[in-house]
Amino acid sequence: MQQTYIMIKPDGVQRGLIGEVISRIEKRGLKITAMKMHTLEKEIARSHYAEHESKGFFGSLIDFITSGPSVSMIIEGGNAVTVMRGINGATNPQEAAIGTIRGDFGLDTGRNIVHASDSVESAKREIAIHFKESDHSEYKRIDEQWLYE
Ligand code: IDP
Ligand code: MG
Repeated sequence: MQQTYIMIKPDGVQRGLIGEVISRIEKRGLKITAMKMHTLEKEIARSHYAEHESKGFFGSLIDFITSGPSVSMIIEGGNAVTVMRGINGATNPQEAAIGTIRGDFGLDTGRNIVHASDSVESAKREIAIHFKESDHSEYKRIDEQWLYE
């Protein structure tokens, strides 16, 4: 089983898409093992997006991501990192496939509703930024025996 870090960004919260996003994750069979709503502090946001520090959009990205409440989750399941990137869709919503969150609900790269870690290493790093060990819940979903062979 893999873990990945998901964020419903401030635009997703403001647009009333929290339930829609969580519903897609749950229905796919992935397990939510930690979840919280909070407004990110600038330092946390800069650390989360450190790989983009040199990009022209970094300042506006940090302003946007800290502009209001977002929802952070740890998601667990088979190949969870790749599966969640697929559920979210391409970074630019105009290029994202229909059926993905970004393809169904977004129009602009800077307002693309959701974040998902891009590798197992990134997931470990991002989970450690946003959650404490005591925030994690370990439990079995009752349908796990029907989700996995
Ligand atoms: P990802 O979210 O699909 O992993 P990244 O390339 O890691 O995409 O970019 C991180 C976030 O930075 C994007 O989700 C988007 O919100 C923002 N971003 C990326 N490229 C641009 C851009 O060219 N203009 C504005 N915002 C951007
Ligand atoms: Mg990324």
